[in-house]
Amino acid sequence: KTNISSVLKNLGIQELNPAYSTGNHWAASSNAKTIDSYSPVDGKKIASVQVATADDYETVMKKAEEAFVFWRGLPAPKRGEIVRQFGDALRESKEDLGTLVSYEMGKSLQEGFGEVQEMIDICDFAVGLSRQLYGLTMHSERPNHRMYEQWHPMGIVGIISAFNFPVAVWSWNTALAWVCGNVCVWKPSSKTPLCAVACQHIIAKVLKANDMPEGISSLLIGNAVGDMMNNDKRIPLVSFTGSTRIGRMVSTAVAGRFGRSILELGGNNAIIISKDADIEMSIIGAVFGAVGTAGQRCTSTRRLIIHEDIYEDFKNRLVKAYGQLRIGDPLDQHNHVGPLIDVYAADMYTDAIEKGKKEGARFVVEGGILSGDQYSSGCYVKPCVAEVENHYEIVQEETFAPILYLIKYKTLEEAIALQNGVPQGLSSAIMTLNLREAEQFLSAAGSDCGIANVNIGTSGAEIGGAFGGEKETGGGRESGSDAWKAYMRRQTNTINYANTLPLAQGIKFDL
Ligand code: UN1
Repeated sequence: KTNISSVLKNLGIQELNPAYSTGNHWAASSNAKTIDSYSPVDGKKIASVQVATADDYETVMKKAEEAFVFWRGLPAPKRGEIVRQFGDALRESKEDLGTLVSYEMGKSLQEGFGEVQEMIDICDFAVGLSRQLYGLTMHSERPNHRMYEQWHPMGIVGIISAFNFPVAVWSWNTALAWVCGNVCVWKPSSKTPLCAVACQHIIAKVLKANDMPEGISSLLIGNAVGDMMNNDKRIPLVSFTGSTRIGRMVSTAVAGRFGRSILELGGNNAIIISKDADIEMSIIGAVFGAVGTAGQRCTSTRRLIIHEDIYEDFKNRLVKAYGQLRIGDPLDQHNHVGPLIDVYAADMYTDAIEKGKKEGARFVVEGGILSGDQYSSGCYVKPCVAEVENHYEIVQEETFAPILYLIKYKTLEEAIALQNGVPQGLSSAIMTLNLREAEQFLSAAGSDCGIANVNIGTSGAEIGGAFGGEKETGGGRESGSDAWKAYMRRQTNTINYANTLPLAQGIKFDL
């Protein structure tokens, strides 16, 4: 049985944690309010954190501004060395941090460990990247001229993260932002503040061991912080992960001051199950995609678009597979599905089911909130499955819960149109052994999502690729590939080593 109090102790979490940290310095204004963090696993209070005030915010921003002047002067590979050590520190803390993620957020222990593994992986990626922040060189049209481009750090990067990936999303942003020469200020979800406190302790130790100044990694707790960041000209880049509704506000506020944002918003991800699919694989992919993290990933599978010839058979197998799901304490590795984040999320799940029924959804696996000793937190719900039509309002929305919708199709063109026929554009997949179908799905006339997979479900992307999506998902890309470019400013340089000053475009200007 997991000993939570020793996990908390190992991670430096106290009963009452300060509202902000600039590294090793932790504090709060004297008038600080507090947030209590309750575990959805057993409904118990884990610990509290203070809420940052506007004064706290100013203190953090001053430190961050000072730290940036130092940090941008450190060669990128040296910054990479700090990130390498951070990755090592995460390896040491993997068990504790993964357990806290599972306990505070409610995802299964395996997924908690998986999340910390994503942090370790992005650190490794960022270390390599610290020697590969390449710009291009170009041939000038003028003799004895040289043109090239460089990538410079931007300054303070604001990171606003969601409860569902309470540690990994921060690390994707911060590991890249740091090697790029930026300093980071993090506002975590108020539903999972302790995971953030734990991460900040881990990085603070690494920074201290390297005699780094305060302000390279800062943490600020409380919802008001988000607004302060969005409207603050000192923050050239805000990376926001969360709902489309809030994302729209972030994007408008940041764009209004000509700042940049990286938006990772809602998904409404579908798997097309072709009649040429490997059915066994498809069942596993669909069920994990729909019930993993209790349907609270932005990449969770929300819709299955199934070929009419195999529809009934697939539905029956799915119902059977759902019958085998074990719902309960996510720290118990025998269980497949843990709780939702809180009772409000459980309410939204119930509302979505009701709304769906009114619109005509036929549930083939019934949902419901679970009760009894084991489920006393009130956050455990039954994963459910409904036959629907794609145009139902509820099907067009992202409900952060394990509700899976089934839709029937005849032709691949129709399936692709259904898959694309939602406002969101994050992740998508096709299960098929038919090469023509797979390629058509991946072509310009295929999926309109940022992620399109073949014979893999919609969730569980690797860090090496760029992560993000189109349309109401916000268009941002994080993590692998060249996502680092979003954290830097590009500068084009032209150098003249001639004895004359020829003008571009052949313009003559003699004095
Ligand atoms: C999210 O849900 O915000 O692809 C991120 C996945 C994970 C990340 C999900 N690697 O499912």
